[in-house]
Amino acid sequence: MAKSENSGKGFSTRAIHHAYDPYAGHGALNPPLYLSSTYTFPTVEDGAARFAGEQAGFVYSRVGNPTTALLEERIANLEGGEAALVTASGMGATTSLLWTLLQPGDEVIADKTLYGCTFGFFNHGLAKFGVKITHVDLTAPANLAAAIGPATKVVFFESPANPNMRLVDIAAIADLARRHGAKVVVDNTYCTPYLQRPLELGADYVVHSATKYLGGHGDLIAGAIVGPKESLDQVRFYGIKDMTGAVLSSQDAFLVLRGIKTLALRMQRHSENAQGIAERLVGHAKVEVCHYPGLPSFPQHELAKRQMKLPGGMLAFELKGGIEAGRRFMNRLRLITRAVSLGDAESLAQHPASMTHSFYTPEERQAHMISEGLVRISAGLEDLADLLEDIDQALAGA
Ligand code: 3LM
Repeated sequence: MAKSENSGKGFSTRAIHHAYDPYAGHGALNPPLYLSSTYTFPTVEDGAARFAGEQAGFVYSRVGNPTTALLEERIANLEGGEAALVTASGMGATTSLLWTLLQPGDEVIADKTLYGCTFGFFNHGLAKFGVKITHVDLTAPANLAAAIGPATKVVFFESPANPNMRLVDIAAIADLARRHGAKVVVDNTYCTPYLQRPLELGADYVVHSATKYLGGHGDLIAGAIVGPKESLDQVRFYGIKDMTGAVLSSQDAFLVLRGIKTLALRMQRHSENAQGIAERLVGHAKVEVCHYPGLPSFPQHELAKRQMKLPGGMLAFELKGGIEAGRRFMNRLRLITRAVSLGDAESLAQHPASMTHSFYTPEERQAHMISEGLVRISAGLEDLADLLEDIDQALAGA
């Protein structure tokens, strides 16, 4: 479907067709996978013109490849952004963007709760090079108003946050940050553009671990950045080309393109299954607390309804017996698989304090609201009845 024919089409139609016209080439239903590190120049002058940016065309796959370029067009379209840039991992997306945006002396205000390696990058990577990192509880916009200053160049958060599911009011934070000249970066991995589009709510950039729901099948590592074209050109030509080199392979781009075709269907099923699991957990005698935006007892349930199309596939909970009961529960699971990562067809369970968030010290976890007994579940695409049976038998022995 030609790009011009897209406007007004629904999410899934664009996820399947945007920017690829099978009739323009050999008629192949699927877009070609270009396996080429380099590109030929008809003449030396053409090569020089491409390097100078005076002639359109590919040069070298660290800065662009036709398969990754199609994925970039599709992700930008689904997020409602001007442009996108795909990267070798979710961490490649965040690091390439922030190395490009920041200078020594700048400040980043980040939410209290972040994915463990993002927390590590901020506090051990950026901080080492003279960027100040301030963690603020962004669930209350007033906290940002109190903390933001002239050195604040970036405000960064996840919503829902990994792993404790705290939500951030994207529109309120974006409005405040804009008035202070700071750019807002939202990690939209948990939601995907099907559930939440931060750019439409005023954010400047979205980053993704495309390893998760966008890929959707647990068979690749990938990332994406969405934002203004001019700025993403800087990220491409400095952040990725010269600094991180975190370029996505075209084979993995092909697989993400395939995954995205079923994104809407999968997100609906992930949400249904997570809702069913959360409802089973929330009233259970052995469960202390269950964090899921689709539960009326979730403190930010109203914000979730306003900001997210569906409550999503992720949940976290704590058993009354704390971490020991949590370990017994996880070790008894038979169908739900013990593994980190999320967004796969298989339901996954993990223990954030000893796995995804082990980068935080115990004191940091306490200060950042990541409790030691928390168990995280990524609801997969299996039949809900089978998942509930597994949850029931694991709880019985916990
Ligand atoms: C995880 N998360 O199990 P990659 N942003 C968010 C994420 O959840 C992640 C990234 C970025 C997990 C991975 S932990 C060893 C496994 C919200 C990854 C980073 O670089 O593509 O892994 O994305 O929570």
